[in-house]
Amino acid sequence: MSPRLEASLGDITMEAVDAIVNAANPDLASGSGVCGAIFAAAGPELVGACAALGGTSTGAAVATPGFALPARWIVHAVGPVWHGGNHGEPELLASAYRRSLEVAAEVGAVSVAFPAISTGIYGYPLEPATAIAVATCRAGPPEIELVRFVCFDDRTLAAYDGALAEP
Ligand code: AR6
Repeated sequence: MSPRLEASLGDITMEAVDAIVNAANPDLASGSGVCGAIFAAAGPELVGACAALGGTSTGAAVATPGFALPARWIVHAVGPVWHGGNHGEPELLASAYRRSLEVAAEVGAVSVAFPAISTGIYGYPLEPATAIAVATCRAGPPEIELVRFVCFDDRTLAAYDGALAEP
C-alpha cells in the first residue's frame, strides 16, 4: 500500500513522528537552514553521531538517533545543488527522497516528516522539487504509512498542495 501523504506548515524539529529527514550536506556537518535547526534542537550528541558516520554522498541518506528531538530518528539526506537542471538534479533529488524512506523503513519507522529538500540554500526551484517529492514518496516502501511534508512558509505549502492535487 502507498503511504498517506500530507503537507502542513510547521517547524520540523517539533514533529512527533518516528523519523524526521534532515536536508543535510555530504559532510553531515551542522549548517544553517533546517539542518542548523535540527542540530540545535537535537543537542550536542548529534555532532558526534554524524562524525562517526564519516559523511555520505548526494542522493544518499543515513540515519542517526534523534537525541533530544521528539522524533526517534533523524534521516540525513543530501539533495543536489541546483546547477540549472541538466546535471542530474531531478534524479539525485528523487534518490534523496527514495533512500530516505528506505533508510527510515530499515530502522523501523512508519511515519516520516520531510522538509523541502534542496529548495533553500541549494537553490532547487520549488514547484519541480515538490512534484518530485510527491511522486517519489507515493511510490515509497510498503512499511511507511505516513509521509508529512513540513513547510516553513506559505509558498512551500502552496507548492505541495498543488503537487498533492495531481493524480
Ligand atoms: N522546519 C521545516 N523546514 C525548514 C526549517 C524548519 N525548522 N528551517 C528551514 N526550513 P535548506 P537545502 C526549510 O536551505 O536547500 C544547510 O546548510 C527552508 O525554508 O535548509 O537542502 C545544509 O547543511 C526550505 O524550504 O536546505 C546544507 O549545506 C527547506 O527547509 C544546505 O543547507 C530546505 O532549505 C542544504 O540546502
